[in-house]
Amino acid sequence: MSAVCVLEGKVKGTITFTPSADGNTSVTGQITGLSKGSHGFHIHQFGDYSGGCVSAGSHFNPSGKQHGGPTDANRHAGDLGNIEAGDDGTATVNITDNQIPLSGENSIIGRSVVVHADADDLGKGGFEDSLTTGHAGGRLACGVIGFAKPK
Ligand SMILES: [Cu+2]
Ligand SMILES: [Zn+2]
Repeated sequence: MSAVCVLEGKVKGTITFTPSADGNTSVTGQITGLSKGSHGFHIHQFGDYSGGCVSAGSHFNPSGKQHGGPTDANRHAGDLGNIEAGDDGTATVNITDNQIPLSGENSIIGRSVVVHADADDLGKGGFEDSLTTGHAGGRLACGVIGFAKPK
């Protein structure tokens, strides 16, 4: 079963999560309305934007680790790094990751995707919040991850 997350607003797009037999999940889609450059892209803990994207809480972190980049051993499960927007403000998302399953105790179903205003420094920027949020700035868009209607 695949999952989907729809982001709405100035920054918008549809992200699809597709599991594979080896335990990886592929994350694909397009997001428009961004400023050119890198934008932090994470799975956050709660599928809640009742109070805006801040209600999504912190990065999904079932293993109690520090913030990092997607290839780091010490990372939050939700740390998917950055997406890159071109001159037209569009970012193509094409990520494969093994810490974001769609089933089991660490499932990301019911959690959220957050796209940030700034680049994620992957924990290496030396800022006060580098090891918690990657110093990625404000939350431009968020959406809940749910099961996709079968095609
Ligand atoms: Cu985030
Ligand atoms: Zn993180």
